[in-house]
Amino acid sequence: MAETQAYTAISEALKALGIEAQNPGTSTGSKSMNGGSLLDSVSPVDGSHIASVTQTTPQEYEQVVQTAQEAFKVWRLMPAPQRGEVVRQFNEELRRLKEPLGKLVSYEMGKSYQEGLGEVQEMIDICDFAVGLSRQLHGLTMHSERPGHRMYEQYHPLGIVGIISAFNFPVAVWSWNTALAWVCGDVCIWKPSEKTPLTGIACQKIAARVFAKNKLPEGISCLINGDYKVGELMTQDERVPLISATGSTRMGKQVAQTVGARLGKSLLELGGNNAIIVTPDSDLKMTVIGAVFGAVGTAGQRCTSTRRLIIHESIYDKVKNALVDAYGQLRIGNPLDEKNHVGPLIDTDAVKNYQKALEKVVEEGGKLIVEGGVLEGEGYESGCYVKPAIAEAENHFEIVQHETFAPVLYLMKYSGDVDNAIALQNGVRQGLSSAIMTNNLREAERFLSVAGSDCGIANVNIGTSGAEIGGAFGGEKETGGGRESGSDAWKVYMRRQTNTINYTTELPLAQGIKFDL
Ligand code: UN1
Repeated sequence: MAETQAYTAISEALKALGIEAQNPGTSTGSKSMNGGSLLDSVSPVDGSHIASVTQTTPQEYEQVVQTAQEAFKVWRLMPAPQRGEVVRQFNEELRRLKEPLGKLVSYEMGKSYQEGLGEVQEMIDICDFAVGLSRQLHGLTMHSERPGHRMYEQYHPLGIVGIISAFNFPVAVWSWNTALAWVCGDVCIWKPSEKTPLTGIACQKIAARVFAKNKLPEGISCLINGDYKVGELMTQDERVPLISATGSTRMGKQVAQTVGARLGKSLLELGGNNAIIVTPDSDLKMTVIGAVFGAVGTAGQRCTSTRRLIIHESIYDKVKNALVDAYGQLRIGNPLDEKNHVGPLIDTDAVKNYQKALEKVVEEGGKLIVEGGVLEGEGYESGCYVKPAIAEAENHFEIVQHETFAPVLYLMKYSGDVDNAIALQNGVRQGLSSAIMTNNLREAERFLSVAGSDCGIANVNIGTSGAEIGGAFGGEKETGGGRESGSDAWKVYMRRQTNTINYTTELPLAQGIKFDL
């Protein structure tokens, strides 16, 4: 293993998280499993090989499902507020381990340390939310049309929830699912991204410790590792009633078809192509901060990243110049060094996609106004560091219609009123996040109205990324339609049952039907 400077910085964190640097193995609960081929965790920060992880074999998967099924029998009987208490304890561990876990996220995935900490904070927030929720899994009561009858609905857990998560939010998205699923009484099987297996193992260890301390079965939280083939074992499995998958639209279509073919439920969180509309009434300073953080934060690898800026022609040059200035001040480098704004892309394949996008936009008639390029030399040896780029482009360009997971921002003009900007904003296949920068009430309300943004998230005077956990998170169209995290997203993790109770000595039928014997 290459003992680089960054690796040394992370070794303390690995120790605090209880991970041996080499070959930490795959585990269901605390049991390690062997036999599968190895998956390498390589840091995009400095190219270090951090560890190798065993891939889950079909036989091992079978054991995992059985362990989860057994655990469900116990967990579902525990009153929801007591399950909330276990989630509270898990949250205490997250608070204690926020720094090492944030560091590992930053090192294994490449986002800035601040964003790594932010990601763990997002886990803490959703656990807080879930603890409160554990006393509020409300159903409705309704009036029966029949005398002496009572009618209500209640929510029961589904069983096993399969979670497929992406590299860009390697831990937070898992926790959005697990924290809610656990208080709902479900057990979880998690397949983290094959690009970030180590953060998965770290979280699994934290959870396993908390369940063991409470003398609860280890199968409440299970981990499987591997590529899409391991994911397919879950998506095809009728014993897994809900699959929650985060990733590309291509992957989501596969998951939806496979899960749909067995009439399972899927919760999909797929690609975005998020725009900010910048109107003549916008505040320039706020616009620049919102747009730059949205476009270069997490090196443009959020599903909520800002990909397009739709700027009114009357202020176009002013906004463009301010952005070019701001991009000139960006510091790109080791994300563990807090001076840097932008870390590396996840791997060299992502770098190739970034390069292709820049070539393509020019080919289609666009113009690069901040050129971009791959960084080389000291500190950039991993080959994953790129310069955030800005291109003037048109909405109908194929490359603009496509989500490129990299810091490439497309600028385009609109003229006339805000409806023209809204048409451009909605004129893509994805529908995750959107924003408008304006101090004009009419424009803001129009953007939020039924004739406005068609996205799952629509913000005013805020960028497209950085949603809080309290709202439902997700989007429409090719983004997949799922909602995770806050609001009433918990309902997808439960099955609803309508109960009607007759406390009379008669058996009247609904709809007034007569049936006498
Ligand atoms: C993602 O990119 O998959 O709203 C999730 C945000 C974060 C979550 C992003 N809270 O940008």
